[in-house]
Amino acid sequence: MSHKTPFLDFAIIGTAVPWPRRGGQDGVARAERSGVILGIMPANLTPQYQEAERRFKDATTTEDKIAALEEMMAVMPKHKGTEKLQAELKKKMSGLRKEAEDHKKSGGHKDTHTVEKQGARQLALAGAPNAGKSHLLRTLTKASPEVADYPFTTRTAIPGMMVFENVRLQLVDLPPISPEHTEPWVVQLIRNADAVLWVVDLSDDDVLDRMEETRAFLKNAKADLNAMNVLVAGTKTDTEGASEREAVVKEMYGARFPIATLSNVEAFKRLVYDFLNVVRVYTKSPGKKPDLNDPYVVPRGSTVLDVAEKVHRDFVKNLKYARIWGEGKADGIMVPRDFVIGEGDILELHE
Ligand SMILES: Nc1nc2c(ncn2[C@@H]2O[C@H](COP(=O)(O)OP(=O)(O)OP(=O)(O)O)[C@@H](O)[C@H]2O)c(=O)[nH]1
Ligand SMILES: [Mg+2]
Repeated sequence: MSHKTPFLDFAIIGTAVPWPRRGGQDGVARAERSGVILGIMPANLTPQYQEAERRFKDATTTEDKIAALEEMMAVMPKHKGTEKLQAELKKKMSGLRKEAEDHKKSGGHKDTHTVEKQGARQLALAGAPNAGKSHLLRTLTKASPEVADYPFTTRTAIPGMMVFENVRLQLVDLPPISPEHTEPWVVQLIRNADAVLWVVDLSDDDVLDRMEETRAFLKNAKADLNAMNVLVAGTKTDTEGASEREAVVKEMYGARFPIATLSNVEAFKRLVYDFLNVVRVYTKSPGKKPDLNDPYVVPRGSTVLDVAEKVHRDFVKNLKYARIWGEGKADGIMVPRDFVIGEGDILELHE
């Protein structure tokens, strides 16, 4: 190992802010889009900085991002070790200021047609009018979309962050899918999401007809649910006959789609996490403890190298070996680059 190894100067703070890799498939590409900053950070960043950074990551408006970033810049220790980070933050700030300026110029019109991806994955809520999408978002996140007993209540895309243990998953509430009226941007957003929660109303005797209507409409609009990563979410389980309808839905759709109901919130969140087919992995530097609050979330089957790419692109060429801690593994055993990591593993990368 050379003396220039980043581990001597830097700790990898597992804030799931991977170095963006061009053309990445999952968290990396999203990290790039959502504008998160750096994967490798100087070890002496304060909790205050980290708190501001978390607010930055959770911010949904340009104004909130600027405010959080301003604080990050203000509280960051200024010395040689943070120069690169300071430069990155400045660059990010000027991009955001420009964005805010453009926004003002366009008359302050809020673009409801796209939702910047945040968290480990983005899941779109798709379903018929009145299915209970907004109520689902209210139940699972801190967002507070309007819930009402008439159809077409929701008219814009409303994101919320669902936190499952230490994993943040972004849910996006949407206007309904209906043959009468569905705006093209809604379909586009569903297509662009990492996964879909297909929200179905189990209080409705016509639930199968509604589902078929939604499926057919989306297929016609070139968003084929059969070709997407879809979890059916049954709502209104407290109504009479809901469990019978759930059985019918399972019989019709269960072979193709997993089905979850919201009778228990924590169990539902776990089902969503399991459905995503991902694993959590943590990184640490030698002699230090990993940050177990903020995992990298990668597709199941990912290798040591896949994780290394997320941490820092330089690792791709320089990575020699890794040590791993995890279930069924001898503590700190050396593993090669193509070793498949498991849920909850901790990795120490060496170049
Ligand atoms: N009993 C019961 N009612 C529910 C439940 N979830 C939603 N509702 C009711 O169903 C109606 C529609 O709920 P929303 O969450 O607004 O439905 P939506 O799918 O967002 O509707 P649109 O925005 O119009 O597409 C409201 O009157 C809710 O109170 C539930 O779990 N149980
Ligand atoms: Mg709604």
